[in-house]
Amino acid sequence: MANATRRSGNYKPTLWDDDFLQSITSDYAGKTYSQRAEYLKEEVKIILLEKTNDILDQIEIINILERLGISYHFTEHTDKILEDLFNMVDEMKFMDLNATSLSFRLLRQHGFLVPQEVFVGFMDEKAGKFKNSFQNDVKGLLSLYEASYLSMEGETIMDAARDFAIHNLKEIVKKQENLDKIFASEINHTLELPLHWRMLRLEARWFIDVYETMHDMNPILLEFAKLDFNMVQAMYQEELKQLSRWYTNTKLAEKMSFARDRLVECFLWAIGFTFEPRFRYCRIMSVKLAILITIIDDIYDVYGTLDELELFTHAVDRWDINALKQLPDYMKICFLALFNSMNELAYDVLKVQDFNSISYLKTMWAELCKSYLLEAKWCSRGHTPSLNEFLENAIVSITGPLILVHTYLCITNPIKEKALEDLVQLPALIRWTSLIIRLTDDLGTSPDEMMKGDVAKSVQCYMHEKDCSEEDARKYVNYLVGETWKKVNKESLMNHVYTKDFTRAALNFARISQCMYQHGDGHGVPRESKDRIMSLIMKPFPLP
Ligand code: 0FV
Ligand code: MN
Ligand code: MN
Ligand code: MN
Ligand code: MN
Repeated sequence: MANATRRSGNYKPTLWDDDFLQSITSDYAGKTYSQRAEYLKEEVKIILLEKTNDILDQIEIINILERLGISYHFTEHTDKILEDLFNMVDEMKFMDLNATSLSFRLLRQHGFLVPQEVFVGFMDEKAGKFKNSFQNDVKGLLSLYEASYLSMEGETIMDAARDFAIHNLKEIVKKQENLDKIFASEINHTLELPLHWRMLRLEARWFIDVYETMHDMNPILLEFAKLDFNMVQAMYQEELKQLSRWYTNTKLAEKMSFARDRLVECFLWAIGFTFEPRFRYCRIMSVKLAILITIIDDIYDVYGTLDELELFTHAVDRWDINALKQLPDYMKICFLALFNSMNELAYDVLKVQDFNSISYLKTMWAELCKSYLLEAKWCSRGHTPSLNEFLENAIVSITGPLILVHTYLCITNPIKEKALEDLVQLPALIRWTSLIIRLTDDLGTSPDEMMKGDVAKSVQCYMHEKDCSEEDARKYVNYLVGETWKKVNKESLMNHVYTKDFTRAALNFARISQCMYQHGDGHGVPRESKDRIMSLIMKPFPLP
């Protein structure tokens, strides 16, 4: 085996080494600004609850708070307002297009099942289309467009809403002349990816800049948003330093020099799942998990021989430390790192909750390795499965099921045996979010993967099955992403088995994936994510 011909991923080195990460400092760490932040937070509460009497004005403020990334401080109050709004759902048809659309979106985003019929008043009933009198209502169209992404399968009014909004927004941008500059940039931004699909932190970073230029901007909201962003960023930096010490200490990057070395990119994923300060533990553990996944994926896709992969899969399936002796040296360190990390999480859970989670973690890892092995076998035989056959396996190999079970263990107290038993069966919420991650990953990474000789991915399987061009296959995969979001929406609205935190983390997983692969391979190619990492993790907003 020593002279097996091995492929190399030829991955670029990381842009962020330990020396650099340890040298980061922030003025916003510690307690220097906490008094100012507390003061501003109280002021924002007063604006929301005391200075605003009309519920529609309150809804506008909630929208701004969400878009600025600070609504998590006020959920107790905003939940109550949204509940009041839901109680007046019958009046929603009589509001203007912006108010109805905004209410619809916010309510659905928060789990209230508003019917699509609130939009019938804006339509020509006979033609089944939105009335042309709204075609120049830029604000209304933007809101309608964002609302339409909260739809479920079969909601034809919402499909009509989306077509109508997209068509008219494009027309408006084309005409340009007297279009407000802020509207123009908002329209271009959202036509690229709608709000509902965007990674929350990055979107907040973008919107704070936009908000600053708005004529009705409130300086209190703006200052609180910037300060809070900077303070949260300083926490991320501390977490990253801690993780970098751990990572350096494992020597994984050094020993696995054939694999991707992507600590900070993994941290970006972790901020994507759960960005709020209270999820610190989940972020730390998710980064460790993502690093292991990235390396092990490269072992299966690039470096390992089929015989070695069989051994590794078997070792994980046995979850037995004695299996170590049969593994080649490079796999030993990886297996032990995996074994230790999972045991660390299980130990933490056991310590706090007296709950033994090892068997669930083991099952998810064993399933993942089996799905990796199947892909490696397909690849070595040159087999191209049908799209469905590929996807059935690929929603596991994209690691969504493993990561979500892991997330459940990290953020849930008390953990419920029944919920875990359900999660390992891949219920709809997990299947559909994993499918989005798989499809977006394939869109972003398969061009390079094909050059490296990897297994056929969704795009190639569809081309093979339908005998069509790559362009058509990519179009179809993009279409599937949109349809799958409708299924995810339905689960998040109709399925009340999971906690809100968990459902949100699952949706956020799909969002960060859309972001990572928006312009290519943001996980594997360091320059793709550089600007995002700089603006989210490294650079604070300047404050007076
Ligand atoms: C994707 O790589 C990859 F490594 C992922 C998605 C793991 C990173 C971490 C999280 C998802 C948190 P690649 O495109 O090589 O994956 P496939 O499955 O296509 O080989
Ligand atoms: Mn891979
Ligand atoms: Mn793979
Ligand atoms: Mn890929
Ligand atoms: Mn392969």
